[in-house]
Amino acid sequence: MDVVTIGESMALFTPNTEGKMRYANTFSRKFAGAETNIAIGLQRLGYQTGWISRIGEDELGEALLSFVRGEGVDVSQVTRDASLPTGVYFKELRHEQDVRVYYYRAGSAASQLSQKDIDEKYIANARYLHVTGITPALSETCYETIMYAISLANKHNVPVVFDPNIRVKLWSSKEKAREVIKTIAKRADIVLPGVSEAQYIFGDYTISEYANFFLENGPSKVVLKEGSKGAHYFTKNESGFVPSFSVDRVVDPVGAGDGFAAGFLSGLLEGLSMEDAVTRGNAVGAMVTMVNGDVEGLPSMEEIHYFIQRDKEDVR
Ligand code: KDG
Repeated sequence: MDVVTIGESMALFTPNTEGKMRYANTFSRKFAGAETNIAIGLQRLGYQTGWISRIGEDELGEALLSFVRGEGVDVSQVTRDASLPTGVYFKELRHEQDVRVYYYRAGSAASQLSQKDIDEKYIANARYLHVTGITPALSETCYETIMYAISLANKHNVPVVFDPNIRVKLWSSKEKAREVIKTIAKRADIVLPGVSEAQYIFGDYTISEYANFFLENGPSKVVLKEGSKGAHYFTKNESGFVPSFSVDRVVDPVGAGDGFAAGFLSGLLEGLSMEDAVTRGNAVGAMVTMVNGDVEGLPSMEEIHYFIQRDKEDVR
């Protein structure tokens, strides 16, 4: 596997009309979850990914598994749970600037992920292990599972990519979120926080100071994403900023960070420079925002090249 990831995916229901969800009568059913969003993004770019998770032995779980498998992701490490349900979440698009999510995932099958779900060989054979800050927020056993997987990756020299993906609704307190995110970041090789997430974790500092907090504690590569502005990258020897691509209309921003991670990681897998990998991440992130759904806008490599070229011509 090029990238192995661990976490929960859910059935995603989106109202077919904009505005408050209380007035919506019809919904579209899709599937999403930060970890499968990235796995699917990388598959579309030609890389082989594997997903470790638990889902319910229910109709939504059946459809979710078929969907992820259909995208080419290896689902051999997904366990079916006969007693707990597949998680669900709703995405309310009130308008372009106001997108909200509502989770119905407490007590889901994935919230019971445990060390037993991790096969050491599966992690050892990956080129990268990808984890997010969502999984450890789901339960104590999920946190232990992530730490166990990271320790296996560290043992087998598999670089760990960590996207904090702070979801405030999932954490019991801000202190807990900060403590866990810092603990995982120290064990990672690459961290991909948003600037606002770094501020949430450390308080008010400059972007270079945030980067140094990470670089002085373990990771060798840090990308601090600044939404529609662009992304700052840092290693021990270099740093830079890559501006975002222009987007005609943001239809749905959810999943853009996962798109960034997929594009960026594909660049690293291909041996691109940090600047070029971040440029690709920015392109994929931008393309995701133009389509409704977390994964529906994830591009092929050919579509990325066309998009990057088109953007240059627009600017000229
Ligand atoms: O990054 C997008 C994710 O937030 C979305 O797919 C749902 O995994 C999800 C979560 O836990 O919020």
